[in-house]
Amino acid sequence: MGNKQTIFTDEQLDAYQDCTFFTRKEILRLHGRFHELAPHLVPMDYTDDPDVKIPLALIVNMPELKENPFRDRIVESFSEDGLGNLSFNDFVDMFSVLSEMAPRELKAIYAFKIYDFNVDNYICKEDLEKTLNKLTKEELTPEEVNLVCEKAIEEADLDGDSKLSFADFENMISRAPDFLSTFHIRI
Ligand SMILES: [Ca+2]
Ligand SMILES: [Ca+2]
Repeated sequence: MGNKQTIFTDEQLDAYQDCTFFTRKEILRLHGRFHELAPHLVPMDYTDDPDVKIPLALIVNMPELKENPFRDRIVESFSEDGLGNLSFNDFVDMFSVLSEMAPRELKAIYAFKIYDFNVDNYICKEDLEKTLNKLTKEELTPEEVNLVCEKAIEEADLDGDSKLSFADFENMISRAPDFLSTFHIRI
């Protein structure tokens, strides 16, 4: 009985284990990481579901995220309040989807959200240009970016509306196996 933890109830830990790709032990470790980001905000007792959120600026500074060109979009996509603040639930969901255990289809859903910069449920040419510029660290000329994006849309656009729905997007990434590698993060 010596190391019985009191951060979460058994029911809470079971729920996290059921809804994520993490073990109870990993959930406790994630709580430690969350706490360490903002010790003055995050309590050590979560048994009464405290309404605590950590701002985006602190999250994107984590070593796991700070080199990722999509860090802001990743955090925004998991922020339930839409402002980039993450509750512990959001935080766990984010690293669960980013974990290597998460299936490709689940990562694809979030990758689509992350690349959909203007949040209209399509990836249009402008979204793709922003994505490519981030992936290539702006090493391509605007003409090259334009050309690559035009070609990518042309090849993946199954219904011919010149923008990518989720189905089109899946079609595109099925032909580019490395495409989702920015979305594997081990914490
Ligand atoms: Ca869009
Ligand atoms: Ca389309």
